[in-house]
Amino acid sequence: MISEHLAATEIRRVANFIDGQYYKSGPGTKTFELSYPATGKVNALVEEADAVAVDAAVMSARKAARGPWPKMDANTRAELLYKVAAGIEARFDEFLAAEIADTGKPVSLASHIDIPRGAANFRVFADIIRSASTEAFQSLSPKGDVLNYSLRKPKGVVGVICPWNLPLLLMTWKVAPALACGNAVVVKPSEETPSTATLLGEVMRDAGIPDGVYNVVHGFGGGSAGELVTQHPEVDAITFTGETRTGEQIMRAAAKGVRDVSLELGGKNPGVIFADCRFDDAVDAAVRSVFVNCGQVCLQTERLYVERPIFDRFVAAMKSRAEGLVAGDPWDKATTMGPMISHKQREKVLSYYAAAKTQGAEVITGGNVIEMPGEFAGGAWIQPTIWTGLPETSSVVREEIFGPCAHITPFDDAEEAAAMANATPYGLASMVWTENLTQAHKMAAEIESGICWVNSWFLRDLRTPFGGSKASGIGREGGLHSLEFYSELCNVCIQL
Ligand code: NAD
Ligand code: 6OD
Repeated sequence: MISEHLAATEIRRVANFIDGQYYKSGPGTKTFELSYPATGKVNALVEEADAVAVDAAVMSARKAARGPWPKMDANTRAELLYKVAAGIEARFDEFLAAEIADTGKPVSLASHIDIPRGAANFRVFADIIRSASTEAFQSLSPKGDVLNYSLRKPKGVVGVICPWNLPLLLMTWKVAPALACGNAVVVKPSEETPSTATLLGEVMRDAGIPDGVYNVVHGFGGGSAGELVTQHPEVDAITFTGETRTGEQIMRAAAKGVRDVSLELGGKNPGVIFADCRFDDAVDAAVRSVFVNCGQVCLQTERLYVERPIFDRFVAAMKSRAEGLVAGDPWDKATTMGPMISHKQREKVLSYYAAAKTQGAEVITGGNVIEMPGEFAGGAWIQPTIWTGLPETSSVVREEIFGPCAHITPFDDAEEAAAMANATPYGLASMVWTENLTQAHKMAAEIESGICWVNSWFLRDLRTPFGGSKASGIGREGGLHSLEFYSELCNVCIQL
């Protein structure tokens, strides 16, 4: 186990994991530094995969994708995935320390969400592959009976390109179904958060997953490991989570060879709060949906639309709750607000904080950095922020910020709320709060988003379709939808 203190201060070396082992670095191996977001101090040195290393990872995956992994009985593969889940749990403290060292997220969050979901993803998709079926049709041709049935085959080698905000959770959300279907993967974690993906390599090996089924290469996007993976001709499909602009580049890369792509992209998610809602529950959900993980969640609500009779009360409640968040040592259980992932990301968010002021927002709370004392003075801390008063055309209301902030706009009727909710190029998630069931159903049908939470937020059943509409993505994953992406159906037609 890595001690809490060490997790934040020791300089770890993070290597590529290829063909069941750590890839040997040579004198020419380039490395890059990582800083602990809570202090700004360097805490890791990461080995960047060059073209040779990426090729080694892809070719190792290619070999593994020929067998025995894809030929195993689904029950056997499922048993191994259960062992992976148990392996994550057995090394829970190491995963927790690695995730916190990379992200600075509060222990209360990482220990309840990130690491448990990392394990849960493997169990869920092990269960799903065990019970997966395909369709069969019997018919009569002039020559007699005909039977059609489908075989589900793996795609082969899947490139998995990941973001930094929920590193283990989002990576395993892709890797678990990919492996369940019998594929081999080459994972490229975000350059900001390489550690838990790497540690998972050891868990895979110890669980008995064949060498080459799970590979991890480190580096950046364009001109580095990310691009090398997506452009490699032996990668059969690419699953990507990240920014919409990057998604466009990935799609272009996937066009070469007509390879399948699954894109989970950005959002500018609306929350619509009707006056008849359960007020305290709605505020609770709104606070979580705006500020959790320092606002760095793709499903985060950055636009709140509140029915006019409760507007002032709602804004006041949000202000009070935002000001009650506790920024502090990520390892302190009382901390509810961690730093942003990096100073670069904080600069981006601060540029929106400045734009809001220039564009005439009323700053209800926040709007600045947090000056932290002592060892945390160099961290990427930022104030939770609420604005009102901006027009819907403002860049602050239209563009994804990906920080702990939201703009609140009043509305007078459902039609107006839906129109404002839909006035965005994005369509990932939405949240509706009302006690009127008819109203809730109508809004869910009206709002253009891949996911609509009614009287809840981020309540997940992993069997349900997950993904974005419009510029928020292509395709759905989750449950059987993941199987659709990570496998190919081959129809077999037999004249009996
Ligand atoms: P990003 O797009 O900058 O990077 C994501 C990954 O893509 C990283 O590993 C990066 O190295 C890699 N990459 C960048 N350029 C590449 C290229 N040309 N070729 C190949 N790989 C490349 O995103 P981020 O900043 O890490 O994450 C934040 C964004 O992700 C936000 O927009 C957020 O909304 C989105 N996100 C969406 C979901 C979802 O489920 N829809 C989930 C999490 C995050
Ligand atoms: O819960 C999930 O499965 C999921 N993909 C969450 C995405 C969160 C975005 O930051």
